[in-house]
Amino acid sequence: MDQPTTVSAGDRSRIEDVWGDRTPFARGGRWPDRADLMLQEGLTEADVDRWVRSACVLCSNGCGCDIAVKDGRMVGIRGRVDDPINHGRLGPKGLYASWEGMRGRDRLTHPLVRRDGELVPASWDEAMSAIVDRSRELLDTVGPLSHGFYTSGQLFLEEYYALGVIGKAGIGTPHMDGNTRLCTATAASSLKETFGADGQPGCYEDIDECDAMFLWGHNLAATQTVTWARVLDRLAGPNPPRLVVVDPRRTATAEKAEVHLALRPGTNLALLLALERELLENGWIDEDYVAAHTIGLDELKAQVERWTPERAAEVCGVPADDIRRAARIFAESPRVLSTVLQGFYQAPQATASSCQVNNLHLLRGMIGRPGAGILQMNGQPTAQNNRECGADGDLPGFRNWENEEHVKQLAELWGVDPLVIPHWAPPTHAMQLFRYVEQGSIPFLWVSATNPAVSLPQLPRIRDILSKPDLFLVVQDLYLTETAELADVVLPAAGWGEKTGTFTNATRTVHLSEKAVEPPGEARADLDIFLEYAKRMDFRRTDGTPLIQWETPEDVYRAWQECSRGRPCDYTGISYDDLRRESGIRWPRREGETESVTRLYADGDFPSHPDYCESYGHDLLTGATVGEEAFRAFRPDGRAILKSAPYSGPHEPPDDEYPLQLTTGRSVYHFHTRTKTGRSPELADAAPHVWVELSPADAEARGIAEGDLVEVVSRRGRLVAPARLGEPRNGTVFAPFHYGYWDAPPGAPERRPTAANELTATEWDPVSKQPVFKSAAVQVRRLDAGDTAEGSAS
Ligand SMILES: Nc1nc2c(c(=O)[nH]1)N[C@H]1C(S)=C(S)[C@@H](COP(=O)(O)OP(=O)(O)OC[C@H]3O[C@@H](n4cnc5c(=O)[nH]c(N)nc54)[C@H](O)[C@@H]3O)O[C@H]1N2
Ligand SMILES: Nc1nc2c(c(=O)[nH]1)N[C@H]1C(S)=C(S)[C@@H](COP(=O)(O)OP(=O)(O)OC[C@H]3O[C@@H](n4cnc5c(=O)[nH]c(N)nc54)[C@H](O)[C@@H]3O)O[C@H]1N2
Ligand code: SF4
Ligand SMILES: [Mo]
Repeated sequence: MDQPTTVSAGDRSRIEDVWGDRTPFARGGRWPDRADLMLQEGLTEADVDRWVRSACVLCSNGCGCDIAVKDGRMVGIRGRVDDPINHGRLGPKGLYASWEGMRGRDRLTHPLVRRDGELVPASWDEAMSAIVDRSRELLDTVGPLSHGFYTSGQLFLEEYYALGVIGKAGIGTPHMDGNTRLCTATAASSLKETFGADGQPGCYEDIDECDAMFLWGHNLAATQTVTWARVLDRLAGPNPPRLVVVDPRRTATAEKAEVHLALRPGTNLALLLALERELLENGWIDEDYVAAHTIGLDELKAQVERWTPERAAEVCGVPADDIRRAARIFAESPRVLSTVLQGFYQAPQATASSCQVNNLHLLRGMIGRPGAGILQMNGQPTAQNNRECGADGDLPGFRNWENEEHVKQLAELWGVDPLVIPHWAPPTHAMQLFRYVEQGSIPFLWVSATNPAVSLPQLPRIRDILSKPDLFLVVQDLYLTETAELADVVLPAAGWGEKTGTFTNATRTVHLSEKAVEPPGEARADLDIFLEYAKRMDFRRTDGTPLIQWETPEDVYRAWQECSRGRPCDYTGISYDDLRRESGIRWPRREGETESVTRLYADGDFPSHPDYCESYGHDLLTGATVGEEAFRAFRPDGRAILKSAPYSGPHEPPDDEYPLQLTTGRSVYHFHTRTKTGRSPELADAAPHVWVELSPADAEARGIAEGDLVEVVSRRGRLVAPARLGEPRNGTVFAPFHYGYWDAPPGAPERRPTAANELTATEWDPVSKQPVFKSAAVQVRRLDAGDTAEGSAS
């Protein structure tokens, strides 16, 4: 192993060199270790009192790490070299923001309640009484449907499971979802539609083994920097993988590609249909595999028939020959790894497009083998757990809400009547939940660990909804966010390093994160807050005993293990003690087993058996449910389903008035609404203000030079920001969505909206219900000196 790559806070080296030193390796080799370490300025390793086991919660990679503690404070972090995910590495967010982001001087330290229009400090008893009184009153007078819960992809497994049980068996409301709806709903949907259940087929070891990588709308270099370092190390070694990147911008990821398909935003499906057609037309398919393990080939053939490379080239705005080249790379490479993320999930026809990636792999029999795999990626660190535990719209354990037997299993586990558990209709998705609040039918909304006043689409509307006088809004966070400012009750939460729990990364790898320090002031672990609510509400089982009898995270974890038994995400063989011994354990691992399943579906048996599957599926164009009868009639019975849909294009195509397409996304230096990265001085300095990226040609046509203040206007709102010239294809504009009210760009007045979501639309995918953040029609103009930002930011 190499010497530790130490950086101390204040040192900007890992801001400038995001991916760190290269450690090249050859195909089939082991990714070398590199021990990254970061300590508070002036400290050395000898000063550290204790190292506490954890994993990073600043993206879905979930890098194994230890937290440095000195005098009861977090003072740094080091990567764990024995961890299968990162082999010791950490990226800039992990190094700088993980612990610095928790130490903001403005952490919430006591509850706040609204009195005479102002948020004022209150005791926990006052705050919880206010919540419980309102909750009880509404349950008595209106019923369970008055309650909505909007949670996160950043809490711990135990917290989601507890919240899921409270919502489903205690209150009985279907109105519970996570911001995972904005994040990985399409990952889950595409896996359910193709294979019958959620569950990541591939793993990161596939990077070590593959001959080609296809990145579908995934800016890996910026958004999972440690895993990009793994790719860079393969690219720097002998026999590097061939790389194809599909992204309308020339990102750092795209820079490395052999073929970069810089398609028009919102046209993914057209491209994929053409690629599938190429495989079929040229006979580049594994016929035996397709015959034995899939259904739907004839329907797929009919769907792709008209999608010649030329036709797709015209729709997507890329050369037809590049489409052919990409198809050939897919066909010629013995082992292809695909990763799919927001450029697909947040774009029009998200589930349909993502399912076509699954289809490409199935057509070539490229799944479940070393190097041949699919990563329908996650974004947030614990999004996977929300999907597993059912604090989003799903039932825990990847159970099927349309399957009475599955509902019965949960009812027995929880000791309640099956009728209490909402399953009479599809669960309420986040966009619908906010609509119900808007209409007034949900007067009680509890938001935990998410900042919708910045991250939801069409913010002018969202602010109105969250500010409704008849809404009782509870917000549980580390900081007084833009959302918390609108709350009736604000609950101060303990965060990473201040509480114990588990979480699962994008490749089914579970880590235990142990409490390292006490939370500030009176802040409490989210789990303790949910358990306290349940206790005060006195939810009961049918036999009269309390519904929830857990005290500690491990109690909840054990209950979850039982709930997962026999399901695809079986945790019964992964205990807290196992997680203390091994750094990162993949599910499924069943009771008594000591090895985990590395890759799902190696045997070609998929979870599509009607009695076992998580979903009977949807029509990918309209979102209509297939239903049990029709699903059984297809006889999937363990085979994967080659699903498709006709291309329909973006909801809001550019026109004369709004001639450009806005796409939004991330910068390497910030995480979401910056509550943590914005409080790391190094990261905050690296990207202090919002900006807008234009192609040089589009900028020139509007007389815009680098750094000019520009105004971007959509049908819903406006944003003022300095221009950057470069990465997007012509006709496309990009804005990061990290900025809320806090940091107005230079020249703009303080606390004026600077969020990309001022511009985005209330639109979603018909199957996954994931909002479309990545294509809105906009116009852009330069603001002149006399033309103040204030004047145009009405
Ligand atoms: N630094 C950093 N890392 C993060 C996060 C963060 O906030 N900051 N967040 C984490 C989370 S929660 C998530 S979900 C992930 C997201 O990770 P990514 O999905 O990699 O990030 P995005 O920037 O949202 O979008 C990826 C790319 O999609 C492209 N794109 C836009 N429109 C289209 C289109 O129509 N088609 C195609 N093919 N591509 C398109 C954009 O140009 C962008 O480069 O990142 C995780 N990691
Ligand atoms: N335009 C546009 N909009 C987007 C996206 C996009 O690409 N473009 N991406 C979408 C995606 S993929 C995502 S994931 C969302 C993210 O959107 P949000 O979830 O709104 O973003 P965060 O800033 O991560 O908010 C998490 C909040 O939880 C708090 N927090 C952190 N840890 C804890 C904890 O342990 N307990 C509690 N109670 N609170 C905690 C943080 O302080 C923060 O306020 O944004 C979505 N919005
Ligand atoms: S890659 Fe993700 S999990 Fe790993 S250190 Fe960076 S932000 Fe943390
Ligand atoms: Mo996300």
